[in-house]
Amino acid sequence: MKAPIRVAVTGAAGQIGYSLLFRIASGSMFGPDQPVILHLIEIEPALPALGGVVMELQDCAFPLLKGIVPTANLDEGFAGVNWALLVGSVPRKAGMERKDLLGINGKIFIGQGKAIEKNAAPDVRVLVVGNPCNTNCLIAMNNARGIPANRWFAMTRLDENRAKMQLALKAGVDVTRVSNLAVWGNHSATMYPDFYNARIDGRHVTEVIPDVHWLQNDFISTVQQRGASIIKARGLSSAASAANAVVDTVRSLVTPTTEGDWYSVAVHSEGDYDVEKGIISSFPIRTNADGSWEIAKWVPVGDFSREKITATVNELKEERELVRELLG
Ligand code: NAX
Repeated sequence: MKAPIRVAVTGAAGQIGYSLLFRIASGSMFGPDQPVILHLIEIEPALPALGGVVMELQDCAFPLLKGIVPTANLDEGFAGVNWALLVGSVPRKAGMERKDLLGINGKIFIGQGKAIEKNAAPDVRVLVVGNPCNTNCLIAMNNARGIPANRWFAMTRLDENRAKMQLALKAGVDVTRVSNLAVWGNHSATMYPDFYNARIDGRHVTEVIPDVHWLQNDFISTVQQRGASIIKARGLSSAASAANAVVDTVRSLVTPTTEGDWYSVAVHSEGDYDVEKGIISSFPIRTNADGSWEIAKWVPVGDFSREKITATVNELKEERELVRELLG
């Protein structure tokens, strides 16, 4: 039996937590032979609710779940963790400006970044889900400079999955036949799902779906507005699909990517594709056989894509300016 992996999840008593924890404990994230210990981090007022989640986890009698650490203490919560999934954050309330939200959540991610640097395992990797996830990730990373920049990620996989399914529905094919779907930039309504480089059965999407007007307009706006559509329909934001995207992201990061394909996750930009160095931006990413990742380097970017990427990267630069004093 392998040694257990320690996985911290913040906001563990929230909506996404409730869908995510059971997937991790069942083996969906790290595979059927990898035991896990869950570190469940919440704020004090949510600890009673978290106690209920712990009882339910126990009641599943998961063979792979070797321990549960429920806590509001960040030092305890991040002690020895190999993965930190930062889901918890404060939702935007009516009347709140983006700057206010960035400021409130920014402070949370300063504390979590410092606590991860101080307590986590030397191989820790961090995936930020709580919004605004790219900039929260930037803040945590800058407050934990002892951890290499290539271990920090922010989630855009839900956008990728949404985009793939919309293309599959339009083309009338199974979603498994859609590949190479890169989401660029920010996880926000400006993100760009790059249909020009996506493939259906290995063919360019524009060959299979010749309606470029639909691709450039309806497709992009459907994906960009999907989160809002779900809130409108459900009265709550996406949770099960978000949790599923967390599982997909981590699996993709720990599994070598199929030759020629890529997936989407936001990483620290080193200036590739003329994306401003230092921001956390989504790119087409590949995981190598040795477990390292790289930005896929051969992806052509035409005028339409360049304009879209510039817009979403500009938004990330604006967000960075709004939180500059939080970057340590
Ligand atoms: P919930 O409000 O249901 O749960 C959030 C939980 O976080 C609560 O239990 C709260 O007590 C906890 N929390 C707040 N501050 C905390 C702190 N400082 N430390 C630890 N826990 C803390 O939200 P949920 O629906 O689970 O969504 C969580 C986050 O994911 C939100 O920021 C949301 O916007 C974001 N999302 C990100 C997505 C992405 O693709 N990157 C998609 C889904 C989701 O919208």
